[in-house]
Amino acid sequence: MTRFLVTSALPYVNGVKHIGNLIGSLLPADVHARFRRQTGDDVLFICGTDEHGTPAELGAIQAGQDVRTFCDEQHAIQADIYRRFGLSFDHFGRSSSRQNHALTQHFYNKLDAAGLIEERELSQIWSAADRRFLPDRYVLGTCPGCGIDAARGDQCDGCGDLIDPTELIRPRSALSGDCALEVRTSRHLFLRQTLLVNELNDWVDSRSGWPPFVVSLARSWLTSELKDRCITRDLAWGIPVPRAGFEQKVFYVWFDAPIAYIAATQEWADAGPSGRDWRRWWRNSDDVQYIQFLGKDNVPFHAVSFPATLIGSGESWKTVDVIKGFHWLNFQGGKFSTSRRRGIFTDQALEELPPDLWRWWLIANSPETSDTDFSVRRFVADVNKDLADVFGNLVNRIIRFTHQAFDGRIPAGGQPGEPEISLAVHLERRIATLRTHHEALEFRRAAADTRAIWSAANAYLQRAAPWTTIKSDPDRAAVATRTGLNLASLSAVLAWSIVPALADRVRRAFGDNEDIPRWPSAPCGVLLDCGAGKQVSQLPPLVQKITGERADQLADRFGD
Ligand code: B3M
Ligand code: ZN
Repeated sequence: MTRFLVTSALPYVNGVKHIGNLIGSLLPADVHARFRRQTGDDVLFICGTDEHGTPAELGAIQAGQDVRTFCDEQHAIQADIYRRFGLSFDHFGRSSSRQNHALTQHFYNKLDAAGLIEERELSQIWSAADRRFLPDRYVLGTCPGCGIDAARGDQCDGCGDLIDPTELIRPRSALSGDCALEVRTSRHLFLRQTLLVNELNDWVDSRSGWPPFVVSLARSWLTSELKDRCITRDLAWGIPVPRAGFEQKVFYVWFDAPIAYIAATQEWADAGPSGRDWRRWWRNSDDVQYIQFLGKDNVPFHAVSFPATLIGSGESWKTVDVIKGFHWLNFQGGKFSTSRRRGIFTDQALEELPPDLWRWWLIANSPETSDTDFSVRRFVADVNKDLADVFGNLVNRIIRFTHQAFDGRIPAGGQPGEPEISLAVHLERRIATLRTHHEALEFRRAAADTRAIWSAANAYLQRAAPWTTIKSDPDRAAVATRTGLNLASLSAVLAWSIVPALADRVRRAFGDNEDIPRWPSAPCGVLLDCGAGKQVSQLPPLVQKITGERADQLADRFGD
């Protein structure tokens, strides 16, 4: 038994996320956590909301709430959505927890003691009307490049240029509209990552199993782009900086957010029965395999900054073994955008269709090696074919026939023959390959092999056709039915990590009520010949096909 620590990037608390966020970290992390539980490993799956920084502050202002109340509400909304999607976190915590406050300050103190913190003076935009320094994106003005009026001080939405707020023409505050902005200096703390560059490079060298594009991103940040990093901000909402002269400042959100992986594990330990020990996962834990799931824009923070915090502390913290990064899921040729509400949001997805339809499509098309495009038409066609025509049809057809011909019991008659033996040999190879893909975090391939197993099962039944042989050769029909039923249940077990709700319905029809279905280990010859005499419950259609009319409605709502 190996111990697997699985974390997904912490979604920003402001606003419901789109399905691109789901496939970019949360969902594959869940599939992997479930798979590892199936193989009998000890798994801890941790996530939570990222609650500090400008996005939370801006969101609260827009909602007319104080930041704490806003975060409480938004955290609960997201937690509920993820529960409905079947995300099986051991704990879904919050970066604003008291545990994260204490731990973030602990890391700061250690880094300071190690000589890795330096005070520097920065020029920033000050608004007298707002009585605060304005973060770059709180400053609006005319873009010096393309001339659009409401360009933000970090990046222009018109031409995409990265800009400095001081370059904006007629700058104003995004909060109050104040035009009388000044440039003032303010003291900030920098984490001197550049002093750790050799250690960080050695650390990356010692890792394996990262997707190649993640390795190259990490390498490029560790060479030309590595800079010391400002870890404080002039904001009121966040984790206070325990240093004289910094009473009005908080830590930068990207300093405390990854630390919240650890703090959320502490939350898990504090909330649960005694015996939960967060240190077993994070301190001196060479026997733990730690995998992080995240979108490509998050790579530098996880491959450089967070390791710099952990290694720089001089303490023996667990660092990540594998960073599984993802490219983008695009929405019908363009980008998903939370702020512009372009795309399909997770709450809307659940309003329309059962969660496993989304889970299936997203995993089968996950943007692992390049960006992938979502379109309503492709989604409908794929889901209808894979889930309704193949998996659903396999399961419903054989169970229905068992009730017609064998009183709903797995028939005992007959002996497996050549077709069953060669099917067993074929399946054994396929299951071994499927397992390898899961182990290698290759999600598209895992879905493709799951689908191939369903198809092989369907093809067998099509050929063995017990509904035809039942009159002429009842023993042959009994073997084919018994094999078909075992194929249906095996197909569900193997697909459970990807489509848990559908798989559980099938498993329950077979009287399998275990929380976690064990990964099959017996030879397939045995697995396909089980359960003679056992009752199987009737099962309403597992997957309703999305009709042309429904597809049109989806296309209307989400764009075609
Ligand atoms: N909240 C950004 C994102 O969702 C950020 C991830 C934090 S992981 C520690 O893309
Ligand atoms: Zn511009």
